[in-house]
Amino acid sequence: ITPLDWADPFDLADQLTDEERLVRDTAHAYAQERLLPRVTSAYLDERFDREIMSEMGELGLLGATIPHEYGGAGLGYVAYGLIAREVERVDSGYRSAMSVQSSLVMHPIFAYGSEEQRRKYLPRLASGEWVGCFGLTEPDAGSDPAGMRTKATKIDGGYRLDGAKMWITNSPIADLAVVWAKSDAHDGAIRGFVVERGAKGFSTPKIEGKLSLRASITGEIVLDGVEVGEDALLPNVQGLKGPFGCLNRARYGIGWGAMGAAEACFQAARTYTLDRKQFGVPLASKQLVQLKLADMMTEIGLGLQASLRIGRRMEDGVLQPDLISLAKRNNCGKALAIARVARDMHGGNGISAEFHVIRHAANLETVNTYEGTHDIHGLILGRAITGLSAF
Ligand code: TGC
Ligand code: FAD
Repeated sequence: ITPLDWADPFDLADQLTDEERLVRDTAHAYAQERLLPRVTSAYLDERFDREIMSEMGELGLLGATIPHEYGGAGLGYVAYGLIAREVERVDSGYRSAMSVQSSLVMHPIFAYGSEEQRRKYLPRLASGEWVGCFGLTEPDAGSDPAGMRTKATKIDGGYRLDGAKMWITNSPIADLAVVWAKSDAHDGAIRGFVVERGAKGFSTPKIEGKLSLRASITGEIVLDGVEVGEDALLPNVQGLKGPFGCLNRARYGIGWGAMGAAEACFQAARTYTLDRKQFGVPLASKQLVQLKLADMMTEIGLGLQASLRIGRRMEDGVLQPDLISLAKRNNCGKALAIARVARDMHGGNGISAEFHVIRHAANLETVNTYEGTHDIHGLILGRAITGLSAF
C-alpha cells in the first residue's frame, strides 16, 4: 500500500474520467500560468482584467455544461466543478466571473430561453465576446429575494422595467444582464428578462472600495423606465424557482471553488512551516502546527468528496437541491477558517499580498456570504430536517 498522499488523501483523481482529468489539467495550467502572475496587481488596484473572459472562452471554460451546438463545451457537472476549483485556487474573484457567466447567465438563457435567445446569446457568451451579469439582489432584498421591488409593466410590444439591483458581479462591464422582476402581466410573478447594454435608462455604476474580492468587478444595475421588447422575456419559467434553478448550479460550483482556495492556503501553510525555522527547528515539527495541517487536510478531503458526490448526482438527474446548501455552506465555512489559520501560520508575512493567504481569507468572506449566506443555508437545512421554515 502506497503512503497517504497528503495533497489528495481520498485519491479524488482516481475517481475522475480521463476527460475530467484533462479539463482539470487545462484549467490548472491556465490558472497557474496566466491568472496567478497578474492577480496581486489586479487585487491591489481593485481591477478586473476584461481579457480574462476572452481567454477563458477560448479554452472552453465558460458555459462548460452547455451543449456544443450553442458554443458550450458539452461537459458534465464534475468537470464544471473542477474548473471552479482550479480557478479559485488562484482567486475567488476570477471564479466568480466564470461562474456568473456560466451558471447565472448562460444557464437561464439555455434552460428558460427561446430558441432565438439561445442562438443569439449563448455562442457570444461562451467565447467571452460578451460578458453577462445576473441581477437578483436589491438594496432592500438580499436573503429574501421574494421581497424584490423591481417591476415589469406591460407596454405595447414589450415591457417597461423599473428598479435597482445591488452587489452585481460584472455589471459595470456587462454587455447584457439577466434581470429578475415582478411582472404585472403575470399576476406579479417573478420573471426573467435579458436586457442588453445600450437600452435607454439602463446603467451599471461600479461599487468602489471593496476590501474583499477586489480582483472582481461589482456594481449596481439601475433600471429607470427601461423599455424592452417581448423577445427580452425568458418565456419558459415563472416564479422564484427560475433564479433558484441558476443558483443551484452556481452554489454547487462554489462548493468546489472554495475548496480550491482552501487547498492553496493549506499547501502554502505546509510549505511555509516546513521552510521556516524558529527555536532552531522547522515550525512544521511542532505539534500545534501539525494539528492545524491535519485539520486542513481532513476538511478539504471531505469537502471535495461531498462535491464530487453531488456532481455525480446532478449528472444522473437525481439531486435534491438542499444537498447543495450543505456543501456550499460547509465548504465555504471551512475554507474561510482554513484561510484564516493559514494566515496566522505565516506570521507577519501572512499579512503581505506576496504570500496570497490574506487575499484568500478576505475573498472567502464574500464567498461565505453571496449566493445565500452561511446562516441562510443552515436554515434551508433546518427546514429540511424539521419541516419548519425559520427564515
Ligand atoms: P421558497 O418558498 O422556499 O421557494 C420559492 C419557490 O422556489 C422553489 N425553490 C427552488 N427551486 C429550485 N431550486 C431550489 N434550490 C429551490 N428553492 C426553492 C420552491 O419550490 C418554490 O417554488 P414554487 O413553484 O412553489 O413557487 O422561497 P422563500 O421565499 O421562502 O426563500 C427561501 C430562501 C431564504 C431559502 C431563499 O430565498 C434563498 O435562498 N435566499 C438566499 C438568496 C440568494 O442566494 N441570493 C443570491 C443572489 S445571486 C449571487 O449572490 C451571485 S454571486 C455570484 C458570484 O459572484 O459568484
Ligand atoms: P442580508 O440578507 O441583509 O443579511 C444580513 C445578515 O442577516 C446575514 O448574516 C444573514 O445571514 C442574516 N439573516 C438574513 N435573514 C435572516 C434570517 N431570516 N434569520 C437569521 N439571520 C438572517 N447578488 C446578485 O443578485 N448577483 C450577483 O452577481 C451578486 N454578486 C455579489 C458579489 C459580491 C462581492 C457580494 C458581496 C454580493 C453579491 N451578491 C449578488 C449579493 C449577495 O447574494 C447578497 O449579499 C447575499 O445574498 C446576502 O444578502 P444581503 O447582503 O442583503 O444581506
